[in-house]
Amino acid sequence: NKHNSMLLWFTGLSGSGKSTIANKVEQELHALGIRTYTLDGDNVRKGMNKDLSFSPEDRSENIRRIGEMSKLFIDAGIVVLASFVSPYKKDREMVKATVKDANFIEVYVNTSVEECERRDIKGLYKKAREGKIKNLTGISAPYEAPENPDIEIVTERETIDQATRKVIAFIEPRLGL
Ligand code: GGZ
Repeated sequence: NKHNSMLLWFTGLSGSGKSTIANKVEQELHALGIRTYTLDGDNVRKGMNKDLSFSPEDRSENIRRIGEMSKLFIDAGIVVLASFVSPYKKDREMVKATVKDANFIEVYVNTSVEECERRDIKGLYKKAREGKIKNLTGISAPYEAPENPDIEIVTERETIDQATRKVIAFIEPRLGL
């Protein structure tokens, strides 16, 4: 299956649902015969970027390296699904420029901090409230929401399946399907 490679960039708070949606989109792409690769905290922050913290400088460096990695995958003809908090607008813009604007699709997984804290899947929000984590995005570190995302998903109103279909519908014309 010949298709255009691209970078699907999922941004949002911890616990917003980025990885859940990205994984479902990836399953759909596989069913369509499209080659993909997922980049997320689990395979990047534990490996190539394990030297980086959650300071503003290190978050920027984290995103910069991920942008460069994504570029290599795109060169290899692969659709990249990247799920990172990526709280700074300038860093997301840098990634977009790195991979060339046309290859970059920004997916804003918009879940309120109240909802993320209610879910608190990893217990990070509780730790932040107790002062055990100093710079948790949304609580004690900033999140600069995208102003013009290609796709916005409000997880408090849309199901995972609806969100997945929205992403697939948006990229379908670019996949040559
Ligand atoms: C934000 C943190 C923090 C702090 C640990 N702030 O839900 P998760 O657990 O799996 O996703 C979060 C992940 C964020 O890493 P990123 O590389 O996406 O962040 S950034 O783009 O800002 O560089 C969360 C966990 O790591 N985590 N401490 N202080 N998220």
